[in-house]
Amino acid sequence: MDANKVRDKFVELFKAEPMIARAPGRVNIIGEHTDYNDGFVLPAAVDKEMVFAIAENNQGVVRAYSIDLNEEATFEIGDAQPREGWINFIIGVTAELVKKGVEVKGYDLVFSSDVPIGAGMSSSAALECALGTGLNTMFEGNLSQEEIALVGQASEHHYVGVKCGIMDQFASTFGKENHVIRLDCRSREMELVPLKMDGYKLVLCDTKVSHSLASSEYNTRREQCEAGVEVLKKTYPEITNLRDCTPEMVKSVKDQLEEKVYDRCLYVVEENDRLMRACDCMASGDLVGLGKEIYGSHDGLSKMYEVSCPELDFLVEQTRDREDVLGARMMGGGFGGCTINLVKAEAVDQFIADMTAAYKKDLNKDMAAYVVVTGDGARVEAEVLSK
Ligand code: GAF
Repeated sequence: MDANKVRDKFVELFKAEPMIARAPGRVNIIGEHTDYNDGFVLPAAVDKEMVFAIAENNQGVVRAYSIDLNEEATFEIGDAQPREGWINFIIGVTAELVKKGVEVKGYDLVFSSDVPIGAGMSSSAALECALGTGLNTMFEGNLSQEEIALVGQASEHHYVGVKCGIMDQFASTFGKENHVIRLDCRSREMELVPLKMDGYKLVLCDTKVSHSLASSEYNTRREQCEAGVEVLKKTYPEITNLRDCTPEMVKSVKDQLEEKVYDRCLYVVEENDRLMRACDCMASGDLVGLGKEIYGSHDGLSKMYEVSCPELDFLVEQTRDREDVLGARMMGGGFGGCTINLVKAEAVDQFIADMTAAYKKDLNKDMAAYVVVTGDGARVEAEVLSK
């Protein structure tokens, strides 16, 4: 995203030259709701970003302005109480950085974004990672990029109220153009895998809906997985998380688990297996095989994990008989947002036109579509920070 309009607005409002910090949204090829179960994920940073212009004011206050909403808000550095609206994200990141020992003495900021909001592309992680990276540099916090990503996650937990995993913040921080990140969410080891989609493109179909269930149901899923682990541990004391289980282990304790808890646990362990197979498919260029795993992921998310919604299911069903689509599934936390589709490159325009028309005709709703372009992770202007 062009940072000039953000910089110019900052100069107009605050009469000073700012530092520019930016961080991207993300997509995820496969591995959904596995991160908080210590499993694996396969996200990539995209070219859509959150851009911040920031400068110290040394007055113990934060004066913030959102270009996209044409709204301003302020708070005192010592006042870390959560609030309604976008300023809550800024308060959260600031407070979590202070907890980590970063001496934030007050700053002015202007920001803007081209990451679609509510599309499941992690605009909130983009905000957290851009701001965290900028403030850490400005106030000489010496936090590593990994610590900044964890600051973003902590602010989701404590300020937004979503007990999210680490996928979004790690993708936004460590993404690299033309690569996906194979992230082990237990050890936090990352492997950058070249994204080779020979003759195919990743296309997002945005339902443009965001159901209110998203955060409460997200936290419930996490609790159900944890409840399942407690039961599994009685038979398998060596495990600490679903990451350590096979589908057979989960099936062997079926009669001890509540029905929903069983479905949630089995989905997670199967999704980890699907991700492993998907990585093998990508390594050998087997996009047909990758597509099958992607459809398998959607079926599990919709029927066993129950985080899909009619709009997402509709968009996936529309693709099943198309020869130009190899795989489709809901992406991210669920209850709205986007589907991710593996589409033949030469058919992308037709695909988008058909999907848009079907969504309008059958559901009377407007769909948006984005052809995925990968990008780099969080950085301050002209300087890509490394781990
Ligand atoms: C949301 C969360 F923020 C992630 O941590 C992850 O759990 C994802 O939902 C589901 O895979 O984006």
